[in-house]
Amino acid sequence: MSSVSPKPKQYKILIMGLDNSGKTSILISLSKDSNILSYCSLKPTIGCDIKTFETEESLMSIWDFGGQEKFREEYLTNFKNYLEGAKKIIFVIDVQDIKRYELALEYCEKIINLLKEWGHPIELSIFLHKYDPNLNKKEKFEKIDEIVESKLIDELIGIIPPEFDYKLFKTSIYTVFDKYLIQMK
Ligand SMILES: Nc1nc2c(ncn2[C@@H]2O[C@H](COP(=O)(O)OP(=O)(O)OP(=O)(O)O)[C@@H](O)[C@H]2O)c(=O)[nH]1
Ligand SMILES: [Mg+2]
Repeated sequence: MSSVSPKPKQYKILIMGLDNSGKTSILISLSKDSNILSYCSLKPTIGCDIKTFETEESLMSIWDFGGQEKFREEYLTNFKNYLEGAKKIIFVIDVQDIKRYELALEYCEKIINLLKEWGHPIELSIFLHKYDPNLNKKEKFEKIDEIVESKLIDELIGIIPPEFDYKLFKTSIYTVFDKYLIQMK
């Protein structure tokens, strides 16, 4: 009798956030064949770019939504089509880009409102990204922990409905990027 190995589970994950927040870099960190040059040649993502990652248990297609303003409106208009079959959404915020916290929160809130309307269960992870090791040792970011608490986390908690299943993570490409952050529960 021949044994049939079970098909890997397939997941569709969306990764969104403002331009330059580090979404594509996060995906490069996850890829087996990335090296330092992969980061150097990075350009802003044009529209939505789909990448596939295979692990032992699953096949993930990750939809990387280039975050420039000229693309964002279209994503929101057609969001229900993009959400079709998605199990998880990752929203990335650059913690070093303090001037654009409000804009990032506005974008996040629009997405959350559309998720509420959509009404299907979906996991939401928010990456407080570029939280590099020893960031608060740099003069410019001495107070970053307090700023993130009061200007980002508090505001995020205010816009996410309590019934939402969400998690917050502090992330950086300069620390080991654990695959579990991306994978499904
Ligand atoms: N300090 C620091 N820089 C990072 C980190 N992650 C990404 N970057 C830098 O942020 C810049 C933008 O990264 P991208 O990955 O292209 O950003 P993106 O969100 O994909 O941008 P769009 O494609 O325009 O939406 C690059 O110069 C990266 O090297 C991080 O964890 N720490
Ligand atoms: Mg990109």
